[in-house]
Amino acid sequence: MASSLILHHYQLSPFSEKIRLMLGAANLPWQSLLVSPLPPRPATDPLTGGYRRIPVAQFGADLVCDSQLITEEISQMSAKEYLAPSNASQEALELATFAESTLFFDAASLVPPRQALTELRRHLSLFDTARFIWDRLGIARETRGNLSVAEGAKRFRNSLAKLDEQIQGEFLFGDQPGHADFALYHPLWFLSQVGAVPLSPKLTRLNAWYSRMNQFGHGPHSPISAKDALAVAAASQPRGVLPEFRDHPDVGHEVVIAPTDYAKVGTRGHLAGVSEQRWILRRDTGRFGTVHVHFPRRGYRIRRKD
Ligand SMILES: N[C@@H](CCC(=O)N[C@@H](CS)C(=O)NCC(=O)O)C(=O)O
Repeated sequence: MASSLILHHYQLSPFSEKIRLMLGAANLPWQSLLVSPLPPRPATDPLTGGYRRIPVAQFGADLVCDSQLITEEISQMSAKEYLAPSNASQEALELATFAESTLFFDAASLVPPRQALTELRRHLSLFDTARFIWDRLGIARETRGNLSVAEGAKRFRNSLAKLDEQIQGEFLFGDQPGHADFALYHPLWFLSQVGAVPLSPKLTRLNAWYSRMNQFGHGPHSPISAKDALAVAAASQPRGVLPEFRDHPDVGHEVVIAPTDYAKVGTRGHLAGVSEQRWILRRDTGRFGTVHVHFPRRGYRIRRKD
């Protein structure tokens, strides 16, 4: 029987909200493992072995990193192929990339500092709030360059005005929600829900689209503890790797895989398989047995270590 999905996530995480909402749209049951907004994450780190971003989806002893690959899994599990990035048009992919980079960082910079602090203090101790701010300042320097908040705000307003004109139907590219809809939703969710900055009422189509998306909710889910999630990994074997995925010169070799954009911490292991979309890394964790960690190829680099 296929292992059910355990989502390693935290409440304030926009990329996790993208996945939670997609699980709602797909109506798939899932288990919720709430983790810290910043490392160390005792139930995630031993399994992923370095990768430090959230969300991560766990299926037994398989860890799927990055929301773009998690959406592929959700699409397959729910047989709703229109949710997957691999089925999106070039135009939809470009919009999703824009929404999750430029628009996302502009939206994050518009959250009023006082509000950000209040939200953080609701979830974290004073010490961890300070650690979080210090940690994310480092990531902000990696991603934003020298753009001022005012310039970012102007660019954000212009982007939303353009998007408002673009929406003609129920969803961005037709009558069904796709990858781009979820990619656009989460920066706007972050600014309105976490930042308490509502969308301008003048953006009538965008507001209607946002409410439509919001209605998907998070689907049926129940909590799972860190101890139980680790026990699930320890009691499971990684999924088999298709023979055609093993037909790559680096398979069997020791490699490090890391994101190319930010939070570029690498994960070391032996390459177990390669498909058009993903790398599969085998890691022997000791306590929790062998796991496979899956990374998308887009936005990640791989280096041989032997
Ligand atoms: N491309 C990744 C981005 C994930 C991401 O940036 N997650 C945030 C939290 S919403 C994060 O982990 N930030 C930096 C960090 O903790 O290292 C994805 O789609 O999953």
